[in-house]
Amino acid sequence: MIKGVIFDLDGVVVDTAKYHFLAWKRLAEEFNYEFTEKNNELLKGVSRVRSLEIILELAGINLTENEKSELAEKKNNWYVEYILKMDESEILPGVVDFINLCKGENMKVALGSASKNAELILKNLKLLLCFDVIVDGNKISAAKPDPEVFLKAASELNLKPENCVVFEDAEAGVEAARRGKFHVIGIGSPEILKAADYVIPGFKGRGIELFSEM
Ligand code: B16
Ligand code: MG
Repeated sequence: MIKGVIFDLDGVVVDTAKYHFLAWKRLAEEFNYEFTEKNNELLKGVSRVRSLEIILELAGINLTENEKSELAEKKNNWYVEYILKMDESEILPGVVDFINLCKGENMKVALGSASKNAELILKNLKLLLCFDVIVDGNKISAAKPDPEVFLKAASELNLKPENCVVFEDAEAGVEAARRGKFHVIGIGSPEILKAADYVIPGFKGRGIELFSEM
């Protein structure tokens, strides 16, 4: 029986991937690497440091840990400039109605995101109070596909993984949910999110019938 619902942030509640892309592209230009939207797909759900390492690998560049942290900070400063301009109009269609339907059925609601900027984003979207529990990149030490973020969210909700559904748009996030023994519904493409129980394109028009076979 489903008693709790855990939402990833980027790609599930809001599309911040486009801002990550702009900031990483700007950074890559500094070392003359052309970062494409296809490359950006590799970074979805992946931590900031790992994202930088993937770009450096693609560009064939080796840097020290200090140099990497400077670049990650520079990218984050640009990214924060974009997200500070976000507002409620950028919330993905149907997700708030869906959260309210879950709450109406006495389910608990958590956020489980790799982002260290999650609270700032939720504040700008006026969604901070929507979640019973928020677990983000500041509260975990192992990035997805490690299940830590979702296990911590379930534990803060006082629920077992088998009584929770995770909503995820990234392959690494679906794998994290699977490893943690959660039910998982993918948001996006069934070809990419093969390991999910089901995949839906988005929340518009969806209700808790999604959980009927769980
Ligand atoms: P930050 P999610 C993830 O968010 C993004 O999908 C990923 O592209 C990003 O690198 C990661 O957060 C870290 O974000 O730089 O803000 O700490 O999908 O787990 O909500
Ligand atoms: Mg995501």
